[in-house]
Amino acid sequence: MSTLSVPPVPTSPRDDAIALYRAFKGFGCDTAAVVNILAHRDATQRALIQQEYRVMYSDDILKRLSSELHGKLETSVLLWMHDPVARDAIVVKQGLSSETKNLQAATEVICSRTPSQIQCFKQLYHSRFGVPLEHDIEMQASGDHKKLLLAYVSTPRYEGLEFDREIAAKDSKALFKAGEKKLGTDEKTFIHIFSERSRAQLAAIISAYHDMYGNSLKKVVKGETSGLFEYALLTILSCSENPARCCIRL
Ligand SMILES: [Ca+2]
Repeated sequence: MSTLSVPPVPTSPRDDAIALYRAFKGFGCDTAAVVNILAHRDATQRALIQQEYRVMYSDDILKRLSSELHGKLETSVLLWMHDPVARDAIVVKQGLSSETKNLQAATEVICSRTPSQIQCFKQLYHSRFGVPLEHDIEMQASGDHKKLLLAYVSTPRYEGLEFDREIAAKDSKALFKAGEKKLGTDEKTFIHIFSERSRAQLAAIISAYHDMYGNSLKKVVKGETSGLFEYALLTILSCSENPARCCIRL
């Protein structure tokens, strides 16, 4: 991106819309011009350009961008143009589509969002792509990873800071029995606790587990599970320990 030049004078959304229209015109597309404009505008400016473009040319600039640009460039430009909720929906949809399948990316978004953020992008997902999120998870994911994602996107969780020490101790005991103490692993217990408990409650479980069994829950998850299921559980754990980091979106 070091080759991008900063525009010498502040521009208006109207000028930008006109410049973009010109870049699209004719055979092919002046990709450098498009990137130069959109990379140097913030979310609000881009939203205004989108609006201006619709008014001036009766056309949706997002549709135009996706027909003019291709591959990774198309994806990045479209991601720039969207608000965080739409970006979540797009990233998850791409991750759960056969052609662009990236279950890790989809898992990362799903498991690092709060229940209300999940509600928002779930609604948008359904209305934009015409299919419920759960359907795509059902089709693309498998095994315990699938069960966890399905539970995680449909279970309401408390978003406040209060937690219950007694329940945390009980859950730690259940996780110990299901993991370290057991030959093999009872994944169901992990799915149940990780999808039902709030972030604050999970943070309390992490500390209760350490106090009771002298081991970190993260190590237990790493030892007992693997693959995408492990990745999902670890993402949920790290967002409970460090919720501020998980609030930051793309
Ligand atoms: Ca075990």
